[in-house]
Amino acid sequence: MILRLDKWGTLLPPPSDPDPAGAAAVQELMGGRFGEMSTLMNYTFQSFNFRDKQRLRPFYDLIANIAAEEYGHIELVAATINSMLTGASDKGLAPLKGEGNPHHFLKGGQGALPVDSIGAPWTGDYVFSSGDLVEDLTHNYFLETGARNGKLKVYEMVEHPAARALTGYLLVRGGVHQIAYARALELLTGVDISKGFPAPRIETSKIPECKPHIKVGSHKTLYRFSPDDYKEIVAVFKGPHPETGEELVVEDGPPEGFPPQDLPPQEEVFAPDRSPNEIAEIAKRLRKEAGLPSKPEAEVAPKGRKKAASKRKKR
Ligand code: MN3
Repeated sequence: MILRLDKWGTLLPPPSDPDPAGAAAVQELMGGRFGEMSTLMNYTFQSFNFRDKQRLRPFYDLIANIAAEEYGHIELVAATINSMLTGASDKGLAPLKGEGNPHHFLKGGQGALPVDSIGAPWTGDYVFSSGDLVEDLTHNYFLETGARNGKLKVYEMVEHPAARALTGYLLVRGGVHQIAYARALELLTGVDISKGFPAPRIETSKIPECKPHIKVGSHKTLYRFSPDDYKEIVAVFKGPHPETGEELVVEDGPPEGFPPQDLPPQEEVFAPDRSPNEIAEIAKRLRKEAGLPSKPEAEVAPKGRKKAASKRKKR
């Protein structure tokens, strides 16, 4: 079972200038072969299919626990795409012809889709779960290395601040998972893959958007994403960090987390409606009838700068 927390793993900037073409590129990190849906589903299926787990517990715990963190990564990629699309239709849909992925506007309500940067749907063909532990771990190391390559390229291609914040965070966290699988293989086979770090050959510490995460130790920390389970990850995630030499750390519980942004309605694409105020009135009445306090108890991020264009004409 998955316990869900309504928090984001990192802070993303509030919506600024919309960037539909950039949002289409960021989709590679969602539904591409090396995107976050792939890491999530590879580790999820490998953990579902894991046999003899009681005797091989440290390796099972490692794969299952990393799968849980990947759920939060697809959430962050979606949040970034949604933020970059916010405001894009403020002048109607006509100016968007030929901009980015038309499905963001025609199929969805200016929201992330489970597709890659050319709009090809994510597929279960990207999942590798052979049942052979060494083979699966080798695959996972390769997957994290490819994912790191993809994040670096999206970082270079898309200068939007939300995309930069996202890739900075994911490069650091993906680096931790890359180390975890390299260390697991090393302990299992004696092959020291960590001598090949960093792979690809760009040091995360040189990237400005990675620095705040490195400063708080996120680059050497594996969080245990469960109240009581996956305790045996400590048997594998240990020893020196391959690049910095610092001791690797397992921290109990998820990282601190940040309140998500409450993105404004995009009425041109009916998200959540052409007249969101009517639905808000119904929700207000239902909340009152349910005895809930007048203000939602859930926390969202403080509002960012308001865009002048958001005062669009009502039809
Ligand atoms: Mn990831």
